[in-house]
Amino acid sequence: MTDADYAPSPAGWVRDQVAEYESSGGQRANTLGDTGLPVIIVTTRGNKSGKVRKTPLMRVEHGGDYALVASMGGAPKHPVWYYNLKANPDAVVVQDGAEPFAAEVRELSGDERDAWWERAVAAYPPYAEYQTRTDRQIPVFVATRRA
Ligand code: F42
Repeated sequence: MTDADYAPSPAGWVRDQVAEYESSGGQRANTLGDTGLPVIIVTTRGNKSGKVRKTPLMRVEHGGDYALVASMGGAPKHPVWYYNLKANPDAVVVQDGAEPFAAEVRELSGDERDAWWERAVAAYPPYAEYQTRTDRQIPVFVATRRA
C-alpha cells in the first residue's frame, strides 16, 4: 500500500496521533491519552474509496499476533474500519513501535474470540464496559504477520 493514497481521518485527535506516532517511529503519541496504555496504528484499505486509512487501536499482543477490537467506545454501530478489514483482509499494515509490518486479519468467533477478548480486556479494561453499552457483540480480529 502506498501512502500516495492516504486519506487522513476526519477526526483531528486521531489524525494527529497517527502523524506523531509515525513521524517518531512509535516513540511519541503511543498511548491512549493520559491512560499510559499503548496503542498500535493499523492501516486498512477503504472498502468504498480504495483509499489508505490509518486507525490507532489499543495494543493487544500475544505471541506476535495482535487483536483488533472494533469497540468504538461501545457505540451502536461498527467502526468503518471493520468493513474495510472484511473487504480487504490481506491489505493490512500494523505498526507497533518503529517498524510497520504487512499483516492479514480474520474475524474471530467462538472459543478463539473468547480467548482474545480476555486478553483484550486485560490490556484495556474499559472494553468490558463498552460491551455493556451496546447490543452488538464487539467484533475481534486477529492480525498475523505475513510471510
Ligand atoms: N477504536 C476502536 O474501535 N477500538 C480501539 O481499540 C481504539 C483505540 C484507540 C486508541 C487511540 C485512538 O486515538 C483512537 C482509538 N480508537 C479505537 C478510535 C479509532 O481510531 C477510530 O477513530 C474509531 O474506531 C472510528 O473508526 P472509523 O473507521 O469509523 O473512523 C471514522 C471517524 C473515519 O475515519 N471515517 C472516515 C471518513 O472519512 O468519515 C471514513 C474512513 C473509511 O474507511 N471509509 C471507507 C472508504 O472506502 O474509504 C468507506 C466509508 C463508508 O461509507 O463505508
